[in-house]
Formats: sequence, structure tokens, C-alpha cells
Amino acid sequence: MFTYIIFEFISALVGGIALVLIIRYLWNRGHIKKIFQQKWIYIPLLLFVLAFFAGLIANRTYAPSFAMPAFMHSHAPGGLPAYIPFGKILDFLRYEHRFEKIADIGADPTEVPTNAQAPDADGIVRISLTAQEVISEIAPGIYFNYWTYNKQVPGPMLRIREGDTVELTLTNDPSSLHNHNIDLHAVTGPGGGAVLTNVAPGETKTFRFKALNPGLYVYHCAMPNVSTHNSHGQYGLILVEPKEGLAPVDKEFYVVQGELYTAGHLGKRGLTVFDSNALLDGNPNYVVFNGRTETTPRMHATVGEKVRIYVGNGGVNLISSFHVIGEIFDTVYPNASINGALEHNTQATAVLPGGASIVEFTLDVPGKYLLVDHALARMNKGAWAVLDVAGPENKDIFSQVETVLQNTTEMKAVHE
Ligand SMILES: [Cu+2]
Repeated sequence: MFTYIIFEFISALVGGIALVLIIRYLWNRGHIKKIFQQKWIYIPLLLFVLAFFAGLIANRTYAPSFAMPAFMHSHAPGGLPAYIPFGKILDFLRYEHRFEKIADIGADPTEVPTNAQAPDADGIVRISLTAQEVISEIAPGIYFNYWTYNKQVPGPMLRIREGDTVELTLTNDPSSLHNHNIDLHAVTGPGGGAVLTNVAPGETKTFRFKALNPGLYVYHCAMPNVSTHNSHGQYGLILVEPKEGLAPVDKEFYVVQGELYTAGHLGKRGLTVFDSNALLDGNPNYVVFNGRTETTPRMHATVGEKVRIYVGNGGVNLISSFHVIGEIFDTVYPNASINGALEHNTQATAVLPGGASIVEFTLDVPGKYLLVDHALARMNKGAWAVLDVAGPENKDIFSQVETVLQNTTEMKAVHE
């Protein structure tokens, strides 16, 4: 993954040598000497040096008090380092050996717990997660330093039941460079548990909450700078089933949209670093479902099956227009509201950043169905996944009609 950085270094080196040779040539021919023999040149030169340092000072970012509530002891990202990714690359090289290399960062969309997690003998549901910073691929050959829960993006889908008392334990892996925590939108209480779970590398903390409201909720890291942690991949979904449970379906899938802000442009191979200015601009290079771009279909179903997709949006900036090309949602739980008003016969559903939705549909026709964010330029950035449906054709619903051209006049008209 360092090959491309080495190429960049070589190209900079060759360019630098060429520049030195040109200056040396001009120096030897006396051109430069002649210029510096004239005293007036030192005034603009001095002004240039002064302007350069004044510019450095003026551009340096100090913690702006408006950027974050004071109690979060944080400030906005950005500032000079963001313009010098080379410095960040050096940081990567320094710490690269500490990060575990993960072959596939993407959470398996079929890994949905079939039932709410059973409580222990004392009636408490215990869930453990580990925050860990790893290196994996956004797309083949494009490496990124992900921050995760359990070495996958999104983190594992959690499933509990309304009324459950939950003890959530968060461990921060000793290899981490940053503190992490967890804020679950299913929690009633300040920070959603974030403050109670602030863990330094190697630390473990537990907090307890009662799941009061059914629904499908996002969980995410809320360690300042929150949007930086989120956009490195620290998010997932927790389903709080209503007491009576959800109606059974044949298949359930877990899909979470997320954004990746990289200094390397779209498709640039090698190790790419995080770009905090792109984050502030809300202009990610990659928008992906389940952590990375898809290479082979991860979801499979059969004609006749009723499927349910738990869709989340880890954000941090974009509202998703979630749509399945070639399908109509029979039922949508708007904003993943459970026991709220349902929608029927819907083409797309808004999935807000830090929000979720639940969609259900029955498969009638075989083939490949694309899950997309229908802000379709994001497909070019990776926002698509395939649901591969097997089974017998259903020509009554969907079929090709052969066009037979009757005579040459018609054919001529077509060609014109
Ligand atoms: Cu974090």
C-alpha cells in the first residue's frame, strides 16, 4: 500500500533535482549573481519572507470557541496540517505497525441477529464492544485508517427488546491512538452514554441503560471531534424491538451508508489519509454501503421471499435517498419509527445522517437489484450494493417484448 507514496516521493525528488540543475546552470552563467548584485532586490526579497511568515501565522488555526460546546474541550478540525497531508503520511508511517490489517472491513449485511439478545440470569442484557483503529481497503488497492467497533464498518448490529435493562461495556484496544466512546440513540440520558464510556487506549468502561422506546437507532462514537470519529467508520445500528416483536419476514439485511473523506482523489491507489477540510465541506470522496465499495454481491434472496432491510446512515453530512432499483417498498417505517404511521408503496425513503429507516418488500422477479442512494452521483463514489435474487421468471410481471419491424418504411423511420 506504500507503493504509490514511494512513486510520489520519487517524482518529487526527480522534479527537485531538475530544479536544482536549472538554478545551477543559471548561477554558473552569472544570471543569478547579476540579479543579486543589485541592492534593490533585497527589499522585495525581505518583503516576500515577511509575507510568507505572516501568512503562516494568519492561517494557523487556534481552537475557535464557537466550534464546539465548551464542555466538550474540543475544537473544529482543519488548519494547516490539513493542507500538508505529507505530515500525516509520516504519522501513518510512524504508527502503521500498530494497526491491525483487516482483509474485509465491510460488515456482512446478512449478519442480523434473528432474535433480541437474551438477558443473563439476573435479567440484564450484557453487550460488549471494542473500539479499534485498523487499516483496510475502501476499494481494491485503496487503503484507509478506519476507526471501528469490533474491526468492522458498520459495527455489529445489536438487537434488544423494549423494556430491557442493558449493560454496555466498551473496551478501547491498546493499539488505538485515540480515545473513543459510544453514544447510542436508543439511550435516554445525557450523551447517550458517551461520557460514561470515554475510554483511553487499553481502558474498559461499562454503563447501564433502560431501553424505553422501540425503534431502530444509530450508535456512534461521540469522542471529540465527533464528526472525525464518525467519518472514520465508528457507527452501527441497534434495534429495540417492540415488546410484541416485529412481524416475521423471510430475510433481514443490515445496510449502513457512510462517508469517507480522503486526501487522495477518488480512485487514487495506495494508503490515503483523512482530509478534515473535505469533512467540513461535506464533500466525501467515497460514499459507501457497509464500509467499502462492493466487489461481489453480498445479499442473496429468492423469488417469493419477503425481505426487510434495516438501513442506517452513519453520515456525517449527507441525507440518503435510499432506493432499490426495480423494486417498490411495500412497507416503510419512516425514520425507522416503530408503532408510528407506516408508508406503503414507496419508491425511496430519506435516511437522515444519524438516522435510520426500515423497508420491506416481497420479491416477484429474479435478477440483480441495486440498492442505491438515489442522489445518483454518489453511485460513482461507491454508494451501491447488489441484492441478487434467484428463482423462476415471472413473465406476467416483467418480460421483454420482441419488436418486429413490419416494413421498410418503419425501419427507415427508426434509423432516421
Ligand atoms: Cu472514536
